Amino acid sequence: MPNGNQTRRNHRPRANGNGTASGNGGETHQAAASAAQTLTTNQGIPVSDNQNSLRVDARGPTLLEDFVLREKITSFDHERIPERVVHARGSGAHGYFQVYKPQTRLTKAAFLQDPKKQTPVFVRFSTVAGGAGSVDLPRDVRGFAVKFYTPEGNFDLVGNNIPVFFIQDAMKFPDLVHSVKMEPDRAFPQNGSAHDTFWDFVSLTPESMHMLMWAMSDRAIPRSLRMIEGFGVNTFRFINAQGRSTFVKFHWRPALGAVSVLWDEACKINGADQDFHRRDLWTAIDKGDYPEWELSVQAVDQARADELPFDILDATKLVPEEMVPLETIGKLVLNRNPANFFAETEQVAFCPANIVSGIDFSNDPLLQGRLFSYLDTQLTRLGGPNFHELEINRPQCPMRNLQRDGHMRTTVPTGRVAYEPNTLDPSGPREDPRRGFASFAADESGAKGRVRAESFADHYSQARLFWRSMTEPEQRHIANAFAFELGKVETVAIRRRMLGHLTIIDELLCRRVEQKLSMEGQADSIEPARPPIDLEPSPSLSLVRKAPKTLAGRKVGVLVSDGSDRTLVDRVRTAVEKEGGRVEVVAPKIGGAAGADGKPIAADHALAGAPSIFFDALVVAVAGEGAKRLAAHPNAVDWVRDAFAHLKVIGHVADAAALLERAGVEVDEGLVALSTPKDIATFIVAAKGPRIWERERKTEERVGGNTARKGRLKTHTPERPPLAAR
Ligand code: HDE
Repeated sequence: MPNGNQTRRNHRPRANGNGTASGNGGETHQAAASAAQTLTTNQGIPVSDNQNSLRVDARGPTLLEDFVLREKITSFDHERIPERVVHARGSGAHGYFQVYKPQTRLTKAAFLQDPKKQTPVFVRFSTVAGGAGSVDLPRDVRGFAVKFYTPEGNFDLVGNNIPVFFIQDAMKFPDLVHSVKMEPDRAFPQNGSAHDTFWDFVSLTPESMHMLMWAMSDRAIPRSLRMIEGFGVNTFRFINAQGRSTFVKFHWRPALGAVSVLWDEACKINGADQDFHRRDLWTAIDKGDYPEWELSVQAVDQARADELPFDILDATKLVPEEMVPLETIGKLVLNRNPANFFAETEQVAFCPANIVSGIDFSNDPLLQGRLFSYLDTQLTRLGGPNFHELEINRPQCPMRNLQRDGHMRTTVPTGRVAYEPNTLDPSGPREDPRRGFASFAADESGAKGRVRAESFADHYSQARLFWRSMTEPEQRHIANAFAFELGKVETVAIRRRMLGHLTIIDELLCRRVEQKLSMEGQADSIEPARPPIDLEPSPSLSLVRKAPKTLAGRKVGVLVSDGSDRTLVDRVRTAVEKEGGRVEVVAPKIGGAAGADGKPIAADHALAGAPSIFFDALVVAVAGEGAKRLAAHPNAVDWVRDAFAHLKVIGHVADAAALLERAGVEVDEGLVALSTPKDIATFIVAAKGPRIWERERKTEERVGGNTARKGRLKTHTPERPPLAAR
């Protein structure tokens, strides 16, 4: 019998001439051009063939001795680490923070003193309820976690885009999260609060009422991660060099303004691009449109805190800006995408307990529980106690101590001394009473007990404050969101209980939701622990009221066909870019369209892959035969119909009339005819403005107060002549 050496055959791939070669079975081989490019195993052994496992014969069994295959598959098998229990879906970016002027009066924190210094940061935005692969636009809170690599250690500001929370005591967090996550028997819904267990729990938890108002508002469906506000939620302390403590609430305000989408838009975006937010953040940074936020604090001393009509330690309450104004202290700029999602965005470990000298905790019972949870969860998620050695978590200042060993320790401490005090290593690390972190010496005393403070008992006044501070469209969306979510709740008793809470918050809100559910008069009667008081409305809580008039960071979609006017497209692009926005051209095919002058118009998207929900404002620039064809094209009709229903500004050329007509578009201030070049300026002014809220109000009226129901939108009012005839 011949031995292996005698029967060895040469399976060298045949060169294809384009840098690749074909193997025996036609598989592609790309060979290293230099020793430096050579693919190796984890042991550094060069790999000769990365396409075929080792087998006895071309069609024979694979050999167990194939250490190249075994190592590759083993590594692959263990690629996933446990996802975060909450906030599993996230997107991150690097950047810097810069203070505007020294904050010496309030805090001795080193990174808040020198306006010339930039502090590196890593930021991770997230949704809360869904898994790591879930969609970007469920109705949900967004996490806004910032790691500051300060010269005196890492400070993590682990906040949300909503300034209050569902619960007052960390004891309730597992219950809250279990209720909102997918139900354990059926494993759905995967990301969303519109189901029985969530509403069952919160309707039995009156302290969640204020947060529910926020969660049902448009804040929970942001247009972009670049356009969300952020809040520290819990109250912290600033400590200055004299040891004086001031309570602070942290606020992030986006330079682009805080903007949201409509619910119908959110649902459709999730279908069309489930990475909508992640893609938007990545692309903006990639193109050099660096998102920015300003950091402000609301600072109150103990005496002022004692005067407030609610407890500063209660995370279900905010401090209205009108009561304690925001002091802007610096800016955050995100200017670098992660080089590797796993290494950075996935492995980053935030912890509210990571604070630096000059910052300290309050007794907020929610915060106190968080101080334990985050480090604890990393032990499982990142596999042991040494995750601080990962590059993304490592402080960017000197770090030395005598902790040792443990899973995956990568630093190699030398010498025989791993204890202190010692005489054997006089240069080893020692405590530093001068620079070392010293906790604020709060005076604490009292009886030990499991008890909720009475000052936490008012669960409705701020919920009412929020509702009464909203504009008409915002109130409409909140009522619709409650109706939508409760409409998905199968257990009628839960709906009734929730309606009972809504009555206490505001009679009108409850009537509107009842009517949308056809449950008039069915609200439970609920006795509040403390009857609500009427607080002065806080206009700054309304997104619509403070929306900036701008196209910065926004996208305008231009729909073209063969025969479109190329100059018009160019003029729109120039005008939009001048305002800091971007234009993307949508054509029936990705190859673009032939302009009226015979020259090609390049497309960024094919119509089928770029519904109008991707854009903030639209131009329908279709022309001639192409326009006629598109008027009969369902994608084109949807494009325009959705844009209209989503209250967007639509610019259009005369040839678009048939398509607009088909889509049920009606004339209003958001419809801008582009007949002459100067009409582009009119379009820009309109596109910079708010959505056309009046359109929504009219629609609501027509469909009997229920915009949540689809398919009842009339195409045009009979009393108006069709567009084409005007
Ligand atoms: Fe968190 N939270 N949380 N949370 N949280 C986590 O930590 C927890 C709370 C927030 O991008 C976990 O590393 C408890 C409020 C953000 O990596 C976990 C309580 C606020 C992120 C945890 C709260 C937040 C988390 C899961 C009630 C707004 C994502 C994985 C006492 C101020 C950070 C992890 C990132 C993540 C616990 C409440 C914000 C389980 C026990 C309030 C932005 O440790």
